[in-house]
Amino acid sequence: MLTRIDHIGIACRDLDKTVEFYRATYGFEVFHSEVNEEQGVREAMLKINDTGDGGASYLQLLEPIREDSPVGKWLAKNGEGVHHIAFGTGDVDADSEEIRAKGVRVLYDEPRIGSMGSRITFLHPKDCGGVLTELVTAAEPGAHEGH
Ligand code: CMX
Ligand code: CO
Repeated sequence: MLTRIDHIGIACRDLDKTVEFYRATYGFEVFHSEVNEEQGVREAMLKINDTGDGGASYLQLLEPIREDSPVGKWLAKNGEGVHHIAFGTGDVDADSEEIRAKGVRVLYDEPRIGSMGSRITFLHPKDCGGVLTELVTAAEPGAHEGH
């Protein structure tokens, strides 16, 4: 079951500059940052609030590390802005299979590794009214502390 907005993914050209905008304008701090080679991004997670399901909601700021990555291609076409939304679930495997059975294209056969050791998959934007939609199951509590 999808129980929270886990994050909103925002594509940017300069991660450090964008982090500074969110810090200076809203006071949001970086909770976690990493490079995800497979996804082709350098990213920062800014925690906004905890959620009633024991998880949290974040902004995910994304800078491409390759022009031919999903975020690199999207930036070249659209410029900076909101790239995707992500719903959180305790069971990404079950929920993605259930959604696939409804005829929505799920991009991965098996969930892959996302921020902070989470398991993620994506739904095709063309089947979701133009919204690239990610499903996330967080790593076990304590497995990946913010840093
Ligand atoms: N939101 C909405 N529509 C999008 C989109 C997005 N983020 N990205 C692509 N599209 C649309 C394009 O506009 C295009 O539409 P038109 O045909 O009408 O022009 C269509 O989808 C195909 O786009 P494309 O540029 O040819 O891109 P690809 O088909 O090669 O890739 C997608 C699209 C969704 C399969 C790819 O972006 C993908 O695999 N995304 C999932 C992985 C990802 O985004 N990783 C980065 C984030 C990592 C994280 O969150 O941790
Ligand atoms: Co994401």
